[in-house]
Amino acid sequence: MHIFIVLDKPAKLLRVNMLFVYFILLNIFNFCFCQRHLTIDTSVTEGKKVYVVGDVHGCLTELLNLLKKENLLKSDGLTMKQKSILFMAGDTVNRGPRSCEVLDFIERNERVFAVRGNHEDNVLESGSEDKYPWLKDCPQAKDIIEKFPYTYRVNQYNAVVVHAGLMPDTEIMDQEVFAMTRMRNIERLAGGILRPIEETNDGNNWIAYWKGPQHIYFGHTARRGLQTYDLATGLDTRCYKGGRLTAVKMPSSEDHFVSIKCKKYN
Ligand SMILES: [Mn+2]
Repeated sequence: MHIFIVLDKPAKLLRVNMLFVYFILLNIFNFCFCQRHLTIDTSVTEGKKVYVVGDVHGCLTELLNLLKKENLLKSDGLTMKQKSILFMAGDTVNRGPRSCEVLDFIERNERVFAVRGNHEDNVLESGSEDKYPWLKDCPQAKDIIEKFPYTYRVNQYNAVVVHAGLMPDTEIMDQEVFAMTRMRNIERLAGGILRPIEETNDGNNWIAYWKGPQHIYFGHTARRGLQTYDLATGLDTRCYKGGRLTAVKMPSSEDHFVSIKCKKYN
């Protein structure tokens, strides 16, 4: 609307246009940044049971059974109790049978917080629905996934939930998407430069480089099974392939783990 008002003055029009473009870009920029990293304040988690679960991959039955086992669900079997909080370490969808229902569960429960994994990004980037047949019957999927950040910082426990991992000596805001969603190892290049890599043949487990201070809860690397370290907890235990679905109650400690056997879907 503003643009038409000044049509008789080309120089001014250009200026207004530039301002308009700048305004739009600034909004897109802010929008993306707000979504990438979110913080959950202590006032939200205090006095609650706070759990993190590994890669669910569409296995809603197992997820609900696990939550029921820990007494975190209301009697409807689908809603989190007032005093329960669940973080999901990404790869909530694909491979298993109930991806759309997992997303609906996340969307419906305001105390369930999921981060983006490589599978969420794959879904968002997929053009044709052929690659992921379940998307055909789940028109809401992308809108739900788009709201997932790459990390949740949990202030009360000085923790970060992320799908794959974090690079050391790098602020959260400066982390690469690749490291957060796909990294398994870190390779040390000439000159001491560290490079995140997906494969596990080269370099070392990224955790070997992590110096804290935050405790990282992550998934993504089922081949290593349950990983417990002082400053990191890896929770992907390959549920969809007939493995287990594993969760831990914060703060991570030996007697805080819970898991259930999964059906083999894939
Ligand atoms: Mn993954």
